[in-house]
Amino acid sequence: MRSDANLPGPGVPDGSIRTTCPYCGVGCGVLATPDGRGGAAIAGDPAHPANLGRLCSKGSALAETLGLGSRVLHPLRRNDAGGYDRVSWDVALDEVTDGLKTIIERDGPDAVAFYLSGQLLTEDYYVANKLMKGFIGSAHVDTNSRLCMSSTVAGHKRVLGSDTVPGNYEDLDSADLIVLVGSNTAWCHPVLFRRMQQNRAQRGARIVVIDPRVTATAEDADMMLAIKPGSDSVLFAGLLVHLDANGLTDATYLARHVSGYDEALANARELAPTVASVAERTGLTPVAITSFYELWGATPAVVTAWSQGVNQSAQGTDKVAAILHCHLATGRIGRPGGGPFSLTGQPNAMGGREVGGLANMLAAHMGYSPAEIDRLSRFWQAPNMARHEGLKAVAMLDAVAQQRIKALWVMATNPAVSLPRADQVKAALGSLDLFVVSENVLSNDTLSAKPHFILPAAAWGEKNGTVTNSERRISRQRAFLDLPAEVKPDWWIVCEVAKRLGFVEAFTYGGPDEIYAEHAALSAFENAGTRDFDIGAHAGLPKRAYDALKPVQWPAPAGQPLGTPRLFAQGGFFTGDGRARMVPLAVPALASATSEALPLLLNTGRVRDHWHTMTRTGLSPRLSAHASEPCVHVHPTDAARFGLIEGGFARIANAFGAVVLKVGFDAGVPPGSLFAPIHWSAETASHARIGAAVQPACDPFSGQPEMKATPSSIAPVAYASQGFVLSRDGFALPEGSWWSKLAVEGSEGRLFATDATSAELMESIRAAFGEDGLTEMIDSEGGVYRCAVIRDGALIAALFIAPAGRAPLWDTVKLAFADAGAMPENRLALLAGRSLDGAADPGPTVCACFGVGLNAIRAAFAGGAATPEDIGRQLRAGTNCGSCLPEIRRIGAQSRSPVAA
Ligand SMILES: Nc1nc2c(c(=O)[nH]1)N[C@H]1C(S)=C(S)[C@@H](COP(=O)(O)OP(=O)(O)OC[C@H]3O[C@@H](n4cnc5c(=O)[nH]c(N)nc54)[C@H](O)[C@@H]3O)O[C@H]1N2
Ligand SMILES: Nc1nc2c(c(=O)[nH]1)N[C@H]1C(S)=C(S)[C@@H](COP(=O)(O)OP(=O)(O)OC[C@H]3O[C@@H](n4cnc5c(=O)[nH]c(N)nc54)[C@H](O)[C@@H]3O)O[C@H]1N2
Ligand code: SF4
Ligand SMILES: [Mo]
Repeated sequence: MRSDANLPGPGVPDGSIRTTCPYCGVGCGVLATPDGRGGAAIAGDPAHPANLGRLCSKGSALAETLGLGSRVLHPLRRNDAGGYDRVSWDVALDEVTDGLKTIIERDGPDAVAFYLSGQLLTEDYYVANKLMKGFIGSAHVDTNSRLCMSSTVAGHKRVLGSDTVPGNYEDLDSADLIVLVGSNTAWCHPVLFRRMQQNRAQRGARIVVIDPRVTATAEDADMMLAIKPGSDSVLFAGLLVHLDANGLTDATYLARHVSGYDEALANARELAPTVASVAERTGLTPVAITSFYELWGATPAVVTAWSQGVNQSAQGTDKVAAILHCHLATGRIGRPGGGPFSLTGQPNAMGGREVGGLANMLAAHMGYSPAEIDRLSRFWQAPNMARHEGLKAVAMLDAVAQQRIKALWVMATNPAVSLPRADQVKAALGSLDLFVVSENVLSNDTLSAKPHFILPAAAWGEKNGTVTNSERRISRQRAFLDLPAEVKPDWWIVCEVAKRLGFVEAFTYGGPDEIYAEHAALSAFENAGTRDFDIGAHAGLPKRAYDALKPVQWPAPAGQPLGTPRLFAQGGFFTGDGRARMVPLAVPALASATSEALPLLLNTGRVRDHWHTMTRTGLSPRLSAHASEPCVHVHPTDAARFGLIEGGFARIANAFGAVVLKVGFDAGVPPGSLFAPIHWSAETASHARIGAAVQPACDPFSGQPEMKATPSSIAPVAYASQGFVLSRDGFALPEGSWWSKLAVEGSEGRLFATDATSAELMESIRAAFGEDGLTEMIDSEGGVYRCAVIRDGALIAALFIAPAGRAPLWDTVKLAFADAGAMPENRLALLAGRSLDGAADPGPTVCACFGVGLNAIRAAFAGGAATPEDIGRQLRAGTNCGSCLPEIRRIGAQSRSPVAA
């Protein structure tokens, strides 16, 4: 099955395959060396321009996610009892096709929809979009990129005329100033953050972070602007006013390449007439604002990069426009070291945009003008072109709930977790006449809405195709493992249904190479420089060349196979007249305001070592050790105000739903707001699916929901006791308990809190494991119960419980599971929570790569280490991917402060 030629080169181990990391939009090159047993050794590809050999903690742990234990391996059909039967591919494909046909004939093409993902490969995405928009004739194709990049797409198109990222990663190496707006780069684009930090260390570049909350990124920055949520467009409108007032604009660039400047400036003067007014709107001090403006104004080589703090806003498109305006006004665009830079989230968010995966786009960056529809229909020979924009994600799910959409096919996304108002979404999915999911895993929250068909799709390592990263660089993802069992690539599944719908000729491809060659030909079709996305150099690319394709930045028109590093320094916008268009911005406002009943703004985002809904990173003990529980971060003054205890629990609620999370105090979270992670689902925790409590209000241009500011309430939740359970075979806690699950070496772990008594827990332990090999330690008066089940010298299960507020630590017990050889002669030592070989308790993991815990790092600082470099030399912590360096620096600072000493 493995069809790709390996590409030997410097630093490439024998037998290794060059591929690309399946996580974030940095798009790091990976060298995978299969071990012949279904696994592989993973290393960074030194020849890939995105990472030059580096990987972050998530990339480095990819080998831990390759197992087949959680995978769906056969087509499954729901039966009348609500269970699933294995069926052949022929049966599954025939019945999916018949279901679609019946609904299309009865209710018309607009009753069917696809919901896709930036984690599909370009080739998968291309055929799905072609089938729906060209052959079925519905425009209802949308993607999780709606929740991710759509405000940037809309902002780019409004102002630049096309969805083009002008610069590239080298600019991050050569910029003198890097402004990160709404981006926790240190955790979410770690390899780029390392490049920025290297620039800072070697060239003295300065880094400014604009984020309401003090993130790991902010801790390593030169300036932190803790902006009021939602007010970024005012800050940048004020910058435009400052640039103009101080003669810092580039009059020549404006005159030649930009229209609308006067109107945009007048509008900026209304929104942000004075620094004082900006201060009032943004909550920043006039001094901080002025020094930021002066720094930006005085530094020609400035990159302003942004991510979800900008995109996921009710005025995300305006925020993007406000940033673009400042770069256009100074001509700082497409120049080495300078430009506006959208950091894309998913590995192929860009590829999805290229093929028209968004409901308001057609393929190859075309829109729905009659000429474009006509062009596409001629190129595809498409019988049923969609003629108007389709429904965007949130509206699409509304239409499902209202049964206007009756058939939905979800591929490579987990909407029952990640869409706002997730409870309603899950209920809506359950009401479909035909619900199909193409998945890698056998179980997730979307699958628990019971699709009629679950189609087993190829996963990373098995998939073959291309992805495009944040800097427009197209890279190959290459398979290095055989397809297991009956698993098939997503493109194949779509094409088989398309053929059964009668579109045999248009969907017969020999492989992803032929799809890519067609996609490239389309990008060049009647283009002649009118559309940004042109990879005509790859039109009709033969398979050998496709397999050998080196990373290249589009546009790469015919005759220019080396691609284009930057655009727009000399204008040349794709607007017809070649000019960018500045636009007036609306007065910023959050989608909803707080109130007495909902006094706090719920902000949501990512942790360092998990990816989205954890279907992959959740399998890795290393990655699960860093943020091991779903916590709500709350400022200590709000904690006092609402009676919350650190390490206790809190219920966060609003009209949409509620969650219960562990409470963590965090002085970096501004008073009046909460921060909660997006990663936990009903699979991994009892009450922590945060999407349930996220509002569905959207930006008017992009349709992207405001996922970072939902008015909410918080109240303490008390449980009688807290504990953990580790067991090789899983263990169900009594009904009503709070729990969160995580991968632990050699076991599955659950941290829990419960009102069940220790006697009840003892009962369940006995029921689950029997009394054979059970050792117990009971202090009924103190409410403490600890037990371990040891059989044939192996630890099978351990459960520790103590009264609330005295949660037992589990690090040493985890070690006992990890080391199957070192078995517990000393059961009492284990039950006492003492480590078996006398080594110190490592504490929570800080460095995931080398498994170095907090206690070891503290001890090293106490023992004389002064810098993160010293820690690296002594403990290796921080010397591989560097994702933990901000944390190590903070631990060092704490251990030096007199309070900690
Ligand atoms: N570790 C990890 N990395 C990832 C991912 C992952 O799941 N885990 N996912 C990938 C994906 S798909 C994406 S989209 C990216 C997301 O990458 P980021 O956007 O960097 O991550 P988030 O944590 O979602 O949000 C970024 C920040 O926006 C801030 N913010 C909230 N409201 C505002 C506001 O009004 N203004 C400003 N200026 N800031 C605000 C939040 O406080 C938060 O710190 O990460 C990618 N990388
Ligand atoms: N509250 C809140 N919600 C958010 C966000 C936020 O910041 N706050 N961020 C939003 C953003 S930016 C994003 S990108 C989304 C992400 O949200 P989702 O896309 O829902 O999250 P994932 O866990 O990545 O889901 C991917 C699913 O596809 C499967 N899968 C992976 N690869 C493949 C493949 O090749 N083929 C197939 N068929 N299946 C595959 C995985 O097993 C998994 O179940 O969440 C959004 N939701
Ligand atoms: S930064 Fe990390 S997650 Fe992102 S592509 Fe690189 S290795 Fe993968
Ligand atoms: Mo994303």
